[in-house]
Amino acid sequence: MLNKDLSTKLAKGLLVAGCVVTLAACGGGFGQDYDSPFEEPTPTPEPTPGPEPTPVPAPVDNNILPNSEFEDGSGDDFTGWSKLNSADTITAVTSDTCAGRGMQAVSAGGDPWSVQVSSPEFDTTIGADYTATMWIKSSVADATMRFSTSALNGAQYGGDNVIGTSWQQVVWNFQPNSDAMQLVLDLGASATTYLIDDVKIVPGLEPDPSSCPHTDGGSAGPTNLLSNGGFESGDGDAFTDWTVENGASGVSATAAEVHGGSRALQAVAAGGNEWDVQVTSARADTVVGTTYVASMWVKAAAAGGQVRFSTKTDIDVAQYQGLQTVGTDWTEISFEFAADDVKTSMVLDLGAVAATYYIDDVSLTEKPAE
Ligand SMILES: [Ca+2]
Ligand SMILES: [Ca+2]
Repeated sequence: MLNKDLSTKLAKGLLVAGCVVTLAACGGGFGQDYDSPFEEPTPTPEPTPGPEPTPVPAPVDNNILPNSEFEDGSGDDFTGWSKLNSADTITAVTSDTCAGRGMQAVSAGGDPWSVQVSSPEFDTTIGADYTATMWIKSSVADATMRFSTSALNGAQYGGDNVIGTSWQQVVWNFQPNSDAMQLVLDLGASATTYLIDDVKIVPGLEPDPSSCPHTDGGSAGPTNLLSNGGFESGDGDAFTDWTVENGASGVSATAAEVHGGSRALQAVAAGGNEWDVQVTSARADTVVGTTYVASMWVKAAAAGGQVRFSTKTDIDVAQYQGLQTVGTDWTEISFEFAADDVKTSMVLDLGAVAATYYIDDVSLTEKPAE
C-alpha cells in the first residue's frame, strides 16, 4: 500500500521533472532587491527524463527546509518565510490544511511574482540534484503557479504548474547554482485563492513522500507550547524567545550541528552547578494540575555530557528533572511534569559537567490522554 502510493508520487515527480526549466544566471542584482520583479527566464531545452527511480522502502523524512509545514509563527507570520509581494494577501489558516497551520495566498491575477513568498535560506551543494515539493489547492480550476529560487548567483525558475481545486503535490527538480538559496513561490499569475502546506526540499530526485491531509487524520499532533523551539529565529548568537540566564559567553548559535532546520543552540559548559549554564524559554500558558511533556534533542561533542530540564514559574517553586546522560549522537530527552502555575518557562540546565552541547527542537506539549 505504502509502496504503491509512493510509486504513484514518484511517477508524478518524474512527469513534472520533465517540465523543469533551469536558468543558470539572470543578471546581477537579484537577491539584493526582493521587491523587484524577476526577469523572465529564457527557457532552456527540456531535459530528458532519467531512468525510473527505484521506490524507497519507506518514507524517509530528509527535508532540509526549516518550518516547512508552517507550524512556527504567530498571527499571519511564518517563521523564517518572507512575504515579498502582496504581503497583505498572504495569511495563516488552520482549516483545510495538510495538518495544523497552512498558508493562504489570494491573487488578483497578474505577473507570476506579483504574489510572492520566499522560504528560509537552506544550504545546498552546487550542481547536485534537489527536489522541491509543495501541497497546494486553488479555489478555481486551471490556476498556474511556479517555483523559483533566490540565490547569490541568480534566480532559477521552474515551469508552470497547473493547479486544480483538490490538494495536489507539485514537484520541481533543480540543481542549485549557489551554495545557499531560498525557495520562492510565485503565486501571482492567476486570479485565485491558494491554500498551501508542507513545502519540502529533499536532496536527490525523489519527492518528499508526504500525504495531504496527513494520514494520521489531519492532526498536527500535540501543539508545541514553546515558540522558536527549533532555534531558527534570532540574530547572531541570540535566540528569539529564549533567555540565556547564566553562562552566556558559552552559548551561541550553530549551523554545523542541527537536528532540524538550519540553526541550533550550542552551549559550552566548564563543569560545576547544573545552573551555571542555563537557557530559559518564553513563558508558555499551562493549566495547573495538567501533565506536560518537555522534550529536547541534544548531542555532545564528546561522551559523558549531562543535562536536565527544570521549570520556572511565578510561584518560585521549580521542578527538576534528574540529570540525563548525553552521548555523541542526537538523543531525545523528555521530562514529564504536572504544571503548578498558569505560566511555565522551560529551563535547560547545561552546566553540570564540562562539555560542548548541541540542542535543537525543544518542545512542550500537553501529555495526550491515555
Ligand atoms: Ca501545516
Ligand atoms: Ca533548528
